[in-house]
Amino acid sequence: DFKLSNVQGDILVGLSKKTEVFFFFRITDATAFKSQLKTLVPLITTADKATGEKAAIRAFKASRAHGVNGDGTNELGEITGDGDLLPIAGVNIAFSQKGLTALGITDDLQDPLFRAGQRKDARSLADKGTGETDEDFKPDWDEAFLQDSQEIHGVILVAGDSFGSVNGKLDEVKATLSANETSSIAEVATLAGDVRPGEFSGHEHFGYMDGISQPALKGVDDVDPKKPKPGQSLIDLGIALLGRSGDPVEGRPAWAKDGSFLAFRKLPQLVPEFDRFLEEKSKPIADDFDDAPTPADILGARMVGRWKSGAPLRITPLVDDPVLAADDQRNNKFKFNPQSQEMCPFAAHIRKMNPRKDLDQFATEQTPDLVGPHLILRRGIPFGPEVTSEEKLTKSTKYERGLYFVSYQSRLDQGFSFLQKQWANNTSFPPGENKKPGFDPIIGQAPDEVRSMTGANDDKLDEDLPLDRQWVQSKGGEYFFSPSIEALNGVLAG
Ligand code: N7H
Repeated sequence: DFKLSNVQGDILVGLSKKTEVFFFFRITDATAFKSQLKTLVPLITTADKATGEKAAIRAFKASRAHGVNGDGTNELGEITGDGDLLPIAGVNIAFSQKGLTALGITDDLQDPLFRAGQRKDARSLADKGTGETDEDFKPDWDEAFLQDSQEIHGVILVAGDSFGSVNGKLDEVKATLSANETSSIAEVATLAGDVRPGEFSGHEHFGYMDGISQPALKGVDDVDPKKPKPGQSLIDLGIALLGRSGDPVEGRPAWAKDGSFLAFRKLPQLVPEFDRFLEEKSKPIADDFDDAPTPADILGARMVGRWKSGAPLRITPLVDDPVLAADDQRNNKFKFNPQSQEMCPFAAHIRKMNPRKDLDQFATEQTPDLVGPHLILRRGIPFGPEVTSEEKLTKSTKYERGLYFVSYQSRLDQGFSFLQKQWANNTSFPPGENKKPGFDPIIGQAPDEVRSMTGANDDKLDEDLPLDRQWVQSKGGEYFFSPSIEALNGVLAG
């Protein structure tokens, strides 16, 4: 009974995006909202429509004979490469627990973190802030996400090829939600993200290619002859969608089926400070040959687990390999050696987040797969301007930039929240005798900010490298539920 047309497009496919707006709203008139939602639903981009749009972008790019980059989008849904674009704007909608409550829905989705909201999770995520308990903790977040004055009831995602298309579509959405001269919502905050320009398109702000590795889903991606790609994990649909095989949670309402929890995080990145650290802390190298990476490039790659091009250290530990990076048949085809961090540090971001083969030794009959249930669908987008020459010179951030992180999962305590707490922030992960991996140097968080990692120096693998600060910060977020189309038309519009 599974239909792509019943699932919102950003979850399973990724809305095609060169630019994306996150419109956070509060419901001011529940009755009006419900009836207006009925007219909003036809504007929503479903997974089958999103698939069609990707194919259209591919065909359009090919017809223009511009460099075709895979299907013209990466695995985050970002439209990569240059060239004129097909006008496209997609819409998705998701609700917080406060939003469901405002609509009079009393069913329990059986996800404690969703129910409590992200603010209550901030302390255990190790976000900075003050307060001794989850209840009275006040994180150092942007005002809007603290929700002291205005609650966030939901978010509307509008993504597309250009600011013009996206804004036009957002206006259409807003008009629908104020039909018959009754506005049913109020804006809490509007955030806009953009794929980086020119040669950096597809790269996040530290400079690393993003959107390479995503899990493929059984029954969705494995019917596509091009997927799973070599090295890509194939996981149960229920890891992403509620109520599907692989989602063991009982007692969810029937209408929650085919929805997914959306974790949103605003993560500013201190890029000049990060670069400065790489320059200061990297060891000089003797190798001097054409295309030899700089010491800073090597240290950065060991922190991420991939070179800036996206080429994985596990395959090419000593030099970057842009040809390998661009080949989707090879750029994700590797497993780690659980005994060794010579080629890639245990703590490297992509190893912490997907410890391919590192946990196999701990598998049991009851839990044969210790990684699959924690894989998430990432759909984030960078925000903020390019680093200016002034910031480069002074080596300090003046303009806020970073990542609007978005992930989808059927359980927040197994997906985003688990990855942050149990793997990134956990200094003894991945586990093993005589292993002291340390923090994920990219996203690992500690309240006191004293972090370190081993494996950064490939001559002295056990050496502990102090990481002088967190270059990725957290300025807030919320947990949302992205319902199926049937639920939007049914219980939510009810
Ligand atoms: Fe990460 N970065 O630039 O270093 N991430 N990430 N991430 N991330 C990945 O493989 C980055 C964040 C994951 O399957 C790549 O597609 C930055 C959070 C996962 O091999 C790069 C930020 C969480 C993967 C980055 C950030 C994750 C992944 C390689 C914040 C979850 C796939 C590109 C500003 C809690 C791992 C690729 C795999 C890959 C970076 C955040 C998770 C370059 C800068 C918060 C699961």
